[in-house]
Amino acid sequence: MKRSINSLLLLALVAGIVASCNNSESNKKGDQGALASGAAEKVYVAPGEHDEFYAFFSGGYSGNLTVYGLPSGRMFKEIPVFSQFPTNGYGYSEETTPMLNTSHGFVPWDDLHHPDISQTNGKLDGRWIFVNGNNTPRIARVDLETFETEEIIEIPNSAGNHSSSFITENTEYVVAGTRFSVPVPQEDISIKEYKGKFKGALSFLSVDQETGRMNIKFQLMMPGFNYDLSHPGRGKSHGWFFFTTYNTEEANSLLEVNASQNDKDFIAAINWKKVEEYVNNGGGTKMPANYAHNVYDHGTHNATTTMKKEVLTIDPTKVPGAVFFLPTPKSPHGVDVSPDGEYIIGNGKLSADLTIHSFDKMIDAIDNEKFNGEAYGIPILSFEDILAGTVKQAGLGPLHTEFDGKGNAYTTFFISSELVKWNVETREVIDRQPNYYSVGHVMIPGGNSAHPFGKYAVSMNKITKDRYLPTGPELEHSAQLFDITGDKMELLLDFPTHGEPHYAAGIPAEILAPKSKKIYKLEDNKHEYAALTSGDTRVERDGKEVHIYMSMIRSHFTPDNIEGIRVGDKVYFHITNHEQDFDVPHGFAMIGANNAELLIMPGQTKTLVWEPKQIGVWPFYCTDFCSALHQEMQGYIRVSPE
Ligand code: CUK
Ligand code: CUA
Repeated sequence: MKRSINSLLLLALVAGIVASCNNSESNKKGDQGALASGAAEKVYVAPGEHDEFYAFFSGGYSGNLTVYGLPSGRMFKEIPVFSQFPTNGYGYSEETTPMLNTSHGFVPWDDLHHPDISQTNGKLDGRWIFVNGNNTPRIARVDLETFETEEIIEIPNSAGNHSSSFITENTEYVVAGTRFSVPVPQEDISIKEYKGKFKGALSFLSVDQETGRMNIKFQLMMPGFNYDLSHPGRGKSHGWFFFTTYNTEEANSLLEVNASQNDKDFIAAINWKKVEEYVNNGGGTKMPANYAHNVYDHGTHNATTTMKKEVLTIDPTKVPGAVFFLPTPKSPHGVDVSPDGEYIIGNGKLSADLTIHSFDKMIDAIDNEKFNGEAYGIPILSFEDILAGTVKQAGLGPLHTEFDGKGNAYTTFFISSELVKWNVETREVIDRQPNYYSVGHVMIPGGNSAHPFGKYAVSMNKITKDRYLPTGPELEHSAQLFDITGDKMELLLDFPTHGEPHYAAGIPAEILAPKSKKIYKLEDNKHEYAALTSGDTRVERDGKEVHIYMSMIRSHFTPDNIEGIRVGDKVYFHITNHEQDFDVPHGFAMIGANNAELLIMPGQTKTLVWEPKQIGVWPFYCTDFCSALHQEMQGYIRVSPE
């Protein structure tokens, strides 16, 4: 019986039927006449006016992060994180390529799923935003004064870094949970040996409160399940972290028959304070591990890579009272914790119900050692002991939940393609609104912190179909903005997003905007190859390497006529922007350079490498329209035979 519901849902999933196509049929133009007349006014931000919120959308397979304004849905910026970005030379310039180093070599792409903004006492503080690279497991930190990626750390013993990068309520830790279990350490064994042999690493990265620098404090070596998503406890549950699992059957092939047999998988509850204490007292085992730690410095304007050699691993059974399993129905995807820290909501993606566990009941059961067996030495609590309740038949295929801080939760349902508002205490459904189409995450600014700003909710939809003018077979994804201040959610706006936005993080503009940095001071520039005055500009040869110390200011390069270069040389253009006015970048492009251009902000130095292959006299020019004499901003370089 349970099995048949399961199969039905899977069928719906596979066929992609329920919402996507049906709605698409019934929802041709105008069918959203349900829009209240005030909707346009609510999203209208007059020219020159500013939005009320920033929203940072993950770019999914674009590897980057995009910044939007709410309620207007206007896109302000794309922040390159894991992917090369020709627009400003990130991942191409000599200064930034080290950011993309890994133990697998230079990896200029990733799959970015979850941004999370730093917090103090459970409140968004706007210092940094953390994001995960899913494919080649990495966590990145973007600085929110400069909106630049400052740090990327690779996660060893991990694969499919998906239950990441969520943070604790004082940003003590950012976590990185592996979606795929793998042999630890890696070895050449039969895939059939999965069960019992593969491990799931849950990594806790401590965060330096001054600099934001991350350090893998410890890795919990968990049984070989799939660890899907995670969320921190807060308030009374601060000190705990919750991870959903699926495939607790430990099948090595996830055909439904293998991996969805168990009616319930687990939410793993981790008392990280206990583990931290154990580690601080010398617990754990250091094991060899090879991983890259890349840091960008705003003084030298350079990134450096350090290859790390070991990591501290923890056997969870060695830390009593630290790790428990909470049985949760139907392959839970998201796990979300209410702002007060009491309710732990498991979204069983093959279910119609939501499961709500009680933190108090969980502690009670643990204190009284009421366990119902164990898995690999980790106690399993009994479902009935910890259950606070269920939201029954709320929709089909629940994925993620956010909170408005007024006692309501908002859960997305992928299969029935809707956003459902329900009361956290009474667990009654208050409202449901269709989403176009097949919604993944929903985001309320601060909605996964102790202090949500419950004015808007944005759902991020997987399927776009007919929402915008057709653009051929490939469409951008679509977000939908709801006003959630009333009992009923009111749809205000559709806007396209870039890549695949799995999740987003929003923050009031009044917290972030005043901190935004305007300029790099030239006098603070510590770049090794900077030409800080026009007197410093020069050309230096060192064997086959030529270093050009160049400056740029409206509207001239110095030097702009360069001779003495030969085929076979490796030419480094080190270019310093001497402007000290806000928002006056210059660009640099060189004919035949096989990488990108550079966009150089005032006070910055960036370097492009060029290896001339042909003799002749070749031009370079500024790519950013910087003044009335922008077209005059050019130069020549003469290349002689080898
Ligand atoms: S996941 Cu995309 S819809 Cu990567 Cu947060 Cu659930
Ligand atoms: Cu400098 Cu255009």
